Amino acid sequence: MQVERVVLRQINLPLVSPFRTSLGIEYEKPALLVQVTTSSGDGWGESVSGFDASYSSEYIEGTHDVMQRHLIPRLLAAPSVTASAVAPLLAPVKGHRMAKAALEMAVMDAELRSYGMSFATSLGAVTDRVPSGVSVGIMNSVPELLAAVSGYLDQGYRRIKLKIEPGWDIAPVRAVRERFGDDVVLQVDANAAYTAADARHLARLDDFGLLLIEQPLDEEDMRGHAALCRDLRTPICLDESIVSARSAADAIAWGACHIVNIKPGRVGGYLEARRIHDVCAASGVPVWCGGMLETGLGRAGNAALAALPNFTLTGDVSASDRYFATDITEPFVLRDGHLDVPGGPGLGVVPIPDLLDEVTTSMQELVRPR
Ligand code: NPG
Repeated sequence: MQVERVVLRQINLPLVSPFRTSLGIEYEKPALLVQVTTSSGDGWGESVSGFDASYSSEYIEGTHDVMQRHLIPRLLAAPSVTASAVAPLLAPVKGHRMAKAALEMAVMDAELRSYGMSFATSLGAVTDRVPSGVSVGIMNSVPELLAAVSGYLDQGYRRIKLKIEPGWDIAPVRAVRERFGDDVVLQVDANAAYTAADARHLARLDDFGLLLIEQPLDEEDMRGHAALCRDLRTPICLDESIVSARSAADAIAWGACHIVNIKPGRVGGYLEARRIHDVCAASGVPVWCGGMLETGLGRAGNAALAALPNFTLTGDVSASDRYFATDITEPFVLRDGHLDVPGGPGLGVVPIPDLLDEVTTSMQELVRPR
């Protein structure tokens, strides 16, 4: 398979409500979409980099820049490309995992479509629907939070994740537990907002029967996370710290996590995400699929990944309407607290041209040199 043409398309989707985390507030969701045209057909990918570099060092303009200057020219110059060959081909360019993930995803979509095989089958899915969890942002008040959580539980979400930060942690968690009871599967996500000096404060969360605390400390603070694993009763889950199968293996060996959140975008693509799944499975470490407010394209791939056997915890794979009034693909809907895993060829979904055009802010085409 040869890559003949790559179209980069930046889109901007309004969010149904602002999404606040310890990193900042988002009012809209930007995404850089990749459409590859290959000798075997077309494929779509999506980069999860955001407007700013608050979650990781990657951001959308940087992703666009490294793609057009360094990554796409390598793809276009390669005599033959498959999804498995993309990461080795792009390895001479350091880092930029979100950019690489989007390109690999697009090539994988094109390749699998040409075989008539789904992402789910190709990755090793063992189920055709996955339970759906929801991430609840930081709110202005506890009553506002309780109303939001109540709405999500009524819709059937199977697990609630509360975003926390210093000043918004113990009280909201206690309020949700008191109001909705111990049966609600509840976890929290700090997005690295604490330091090792906060260990005693974080230990107060042990009273609330949380499933896990996600990424309390800086992404590089493995020693701090290992100490929290020893000192807290609540299991520690890593997100930002896990960027590859190697970093997952290291974190597990150092005792720095009990659970891993896998986000394909963060780790360089679905194939590395599967390797992380496998490393964790071999070590008895459960995983779940994170989310980065993906459009229907990324949501389709994430639902497929979440159907692998060691995804034993409910992921942030929410219905499209959690974030968007209108998605760019057929929307993912919640049925009995689950999302269907697409079974069609490739991602099993494609952007709807009119919806895509409405939200496109810029486009660039790169073609294979003759
Ligand atoms: O459901 O897609 C989703 C979002 C889940 O909370 C969520 N994502 O830190 O995990 C995270 C957080 C996030 C989203 C972080 C966007 C950065 C950008």
